[in-house]
Order: sequence, then C-alpha cells, then structure tokens
Amino acid sequence: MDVISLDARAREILRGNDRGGYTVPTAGLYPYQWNWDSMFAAWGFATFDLDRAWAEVETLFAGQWANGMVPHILFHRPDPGYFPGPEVWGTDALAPIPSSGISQPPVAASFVRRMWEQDRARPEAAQLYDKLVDWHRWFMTWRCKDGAIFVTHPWESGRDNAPDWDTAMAAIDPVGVGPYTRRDTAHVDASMRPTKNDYDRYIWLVERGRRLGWDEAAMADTAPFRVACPGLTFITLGASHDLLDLGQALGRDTSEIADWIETLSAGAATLWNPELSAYDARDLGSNRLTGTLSNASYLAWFGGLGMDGLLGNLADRLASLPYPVPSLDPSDPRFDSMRYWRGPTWGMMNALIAIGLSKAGHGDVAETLRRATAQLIAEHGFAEYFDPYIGTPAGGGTFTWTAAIWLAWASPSAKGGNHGID
Ligand code: 2M8
Repeated sequence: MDVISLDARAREILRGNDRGGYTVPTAGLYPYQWNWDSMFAAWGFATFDLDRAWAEVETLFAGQWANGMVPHILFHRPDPGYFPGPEVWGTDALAPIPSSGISQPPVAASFVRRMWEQDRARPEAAQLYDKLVDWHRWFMTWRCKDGAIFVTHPWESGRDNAPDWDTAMAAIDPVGVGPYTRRDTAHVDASMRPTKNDYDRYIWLVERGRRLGWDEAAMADTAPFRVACPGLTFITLGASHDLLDLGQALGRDTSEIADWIETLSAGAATLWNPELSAYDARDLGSNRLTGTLSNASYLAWFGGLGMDGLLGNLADRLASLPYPVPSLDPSDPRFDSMRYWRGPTWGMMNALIAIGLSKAGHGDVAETLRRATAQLIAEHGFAEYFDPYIGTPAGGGTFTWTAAIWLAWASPSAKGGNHGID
C-alpha cells in the first residue's frame, strides 16, 4: 500500500471505531472508551477533524470523579463482550458515567497542548485546564511515593502483564476470587494475552477496591500491590511540563505544577538501576528494583530527563532489531515475543519515546524510530502490537492507537506537518 492509501486506511479505522463522541480501541476485544487510547485517538483525529478530536477529550473528562480521578474505562453502553464490566467494578455511587475505579497514564495534557497549538483561538483547552490540573493533583496525592508514581493495579500502568509487576503479583494470594469468565480469550489467542494467574489477581484487586468503596485513603492502608512505574512517572512528568506551559499561556498560576515537576524530576532517580543502565520499576512492598528493562524505561526523555548510557542502550536496540522497540529486553529470560506487554513492539509507545527524543535534541534517533515504526505498520497493518523480530501482527486488529500514531507521527505525510513531532 502507498502512503496515500495507508493514510486513508488509518482515517477509515478511526471513523470505524468512532461510537459518537468516543472511540473504542478496537471492536470486539475492547468495546468501551479507554483513557489513554482515547487521547491517542484525539491526536490522530486532530490531523483531519479538530472538532472530533476535542469531542474525544471532552467525553473522557465527562467521566471524571469528584476526587479528580479520570477512570481508565468509561462504560458508555453495556456490552457483554468485555470482562470485567461495570457490575464488577461497582463504582455507581462515585462515577458520573459508569466506569472502572482506577486510572491510566495521564498523556491527555500533552495531546491537549498539541491540539491547542493547532488553533489557539479555540476555547476547549482553557475549559479543560482545571480538570487536567485536578487529575494530576489526584496522581500526586494518591499515587506518588518518594517522587515516583506508583500503580495499585497493573491495569493502571497501561502495561498490564509487564514483568515489572511479577514479584508484587506473586505476593498476592487471590483467595476468594471469582468465579468469573474471561472474554478476552474469545477474541484473541490466549498465547497473546495475560495468564489465568494474572487474571485471578487482576480481579482480586478489583474486588478489594469495590469492597472498600474505592476510598483511596482506605485502600492505601495495607495496600497489597504498590509498584513505582517508570512509564507513569515519566508520562506524568512530561504531561506536567505541557500543562505548565499551557497554564502559563492561559495566564494561570502554575506554581503547584512547578512543584510537581520538581518532585517528579528528583524522584525519578529512585528508579535508576545502574545494573541495567536504565530506569526500572520499584516494588514498594520490598523497596526493591525489579530488574526490568522495558520500553517504558525509554520514556525518560518524554519526562524531560535522560541519563548517561540510556541513549546508547536505545541505539543498540534500534540497530539490532528489525522492528523496535520491544516492550521487554530480548535478553531477559521472561521475554515472550508475542505475549502482550512481555516482548512485543507497541507503536504508541514508540511515538511517545520519539516525542521525548525530539524534545531532548535527539531528532536523528527519533527519526530512525519513526521510520522503523512506519515500515512495521506499512508491512504488517494497524494491529494492537507486533512481534519485534518478524513483525507478526498480534492482539486486536484495526486498532485505534496504531492508526492514530500513523496519522500524527509515523506516516511520511505527518513529518513536517504542524501535528508532527520534528
Ligand atoms: C489493555 O488493557 C485492558 C485493561 O485495561 C485489557 O487488557 O483488558 C492495555 O494494553 C491498555 O494499555 C489499553 O489501554 C487497553 C485498551 O487498548 O488494553
């Protein structure tokens, strides 16, 4: 397929996954609005329909809780094809729109800033600004320890079955969970999905939150799962930089955001693992680093940080693999090239890594990554994720965020455009 046809196909995928004001990640497997997927969708829509792009963000923020949390899933319409649905989460008393009880990486401010730059006369960014600040404050209040952002459920990281969580997950005894029926493995081969061991613990953690009424203070007491995540830390940090710039342009007092940036910039050091020459996750239960070099480690530049050794490490990865960046270091014994967040390449993570690289002045490396991602999608389609060695498409097909990052970043037609990154 040539570039014009690929661009057209990507727009068709976004339109096809549009359910009216929000976009599903892919039909069947994920039939609701997911938080960070939606923000990538907005970035993609912004390349050809800015009204629709803003509508996506507004619909997501209509689901914001009174405490500032923006849920990771909004269940706009019932759908029996996904588990766990709203009845399992039990958030009715708190959620303006039926939703999950946890959040997801707050990339929103970064894409809101980009959309605002496309047309500064539009009112949406100013209208959303306080909601974005409230959400970031929620992270800083309830998910920040020693300056790093931690997750209380693997789903909160967006990297569901990443090895970063293995030790903390193994410490959970999912007693009393279920019975339940998974739906994901009816859509996608089980070898590409998390295991039953993982799911028992995912559901056990949801049942615990529900039992505690999703009261953050109550859940923090004796929390069974708390792992500081490099992805969440760097995304919250990078998005805070964008929020601060936006706030200043809007004439707001941004001192609180400046404090968050200082806290997170210093706190990121607690995730540096000298043995890996990379940022790692830290299990707050044992206070130990997890020994995991993931694609989230390379989001340091997105957060405005970097570290000696990290660039060389990424350059090796780009030179040695046909379809980088793998979600786990291939030399790690836990690497599995087709299993979700334990090896495959994710186009949207590549886009975030490249945004960071460009900001940090490593435009040449960002361009190498863009080309590799464009080749992967051109050859293997708009899949959820891909085998990093042979490019085999995996997970769901006609995937929203893959189509979105194609339009906004990977496509040769995006390069140099005002929504591109270079
Ligand atoms: C995956 O997560 C959901 C749970 O949130 C699932 O497997 O059911 C993750 O890849 C997550 O990052 C993503 O937002 C979601 C929808 O694409 O799917």
